[in-house]
Amino acid sequence: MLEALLWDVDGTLAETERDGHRVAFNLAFAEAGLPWGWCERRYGELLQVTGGRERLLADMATRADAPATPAAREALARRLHALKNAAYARLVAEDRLRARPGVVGLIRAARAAGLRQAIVTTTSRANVQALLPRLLGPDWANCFDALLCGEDVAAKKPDPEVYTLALQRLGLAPARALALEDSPAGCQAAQAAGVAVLLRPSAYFPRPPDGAGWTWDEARPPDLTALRLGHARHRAVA
Ligand code: XBP
Ligand code: MG
Repeated sequence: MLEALLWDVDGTLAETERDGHRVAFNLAFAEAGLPWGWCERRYGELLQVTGGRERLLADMATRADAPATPAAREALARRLHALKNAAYARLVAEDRLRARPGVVGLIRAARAAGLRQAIVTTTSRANVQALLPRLLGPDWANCFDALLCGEDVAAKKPDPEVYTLALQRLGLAPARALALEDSPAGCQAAQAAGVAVLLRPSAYFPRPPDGAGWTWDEARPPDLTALRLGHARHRAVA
């Protein structure tokens, strides 16, 4: 039986990667006086690396004009990441990010039906706390029983840690939960924790990865009955 929905954030709730984080990283580069910029294509490549600070370090490893030592790169990555998250919050406050169709209705319907819900993301907590009130309104936190973010884990997706932690917090067996994810890394993380996935393709991940199993049909968005039926069909075995 389906008892909980585990929501990824970036790409799943809103197109935050293309329209939020990427834009905010570029604002951070400019603010720091760096002549760096990530176009949509380059950012898509860098999304292979999860975590904003880790993504900055991966890009620096390819640049001749990055600081020479690991310590200096780490310090710059931390500074740029803080600037990026502040810029991201400003973009959210300017209403530049909207919920993807069907998401708000499904979260509210699941709550009304007594399903438990958690945010299971590898983005920073500050980004979630900036975005969710804009998408769901000031009572957003009432929709969720747990909030698991990048700071809560030692290893980010595709590692299953964040899903395992969410299941522990909710006191649930993996087979009782359904993950909603957009990326191969997210899908991999959920499945490695034994959780079935409803994959929703996004701007950067338009095609379901091999083995994704169940994909959100934009022409026939799932209601709770469809979620329950689909979950019974695709339930992963822990
Ligand atoms: C997405 C990520 C994050 C965001 C940026 O994770 O990989 O790194 O791009 O977030 P998810 P931070 O889809 O699991 O939400 O800069 O805060 O790391
Ligand atoms: Mg995602």
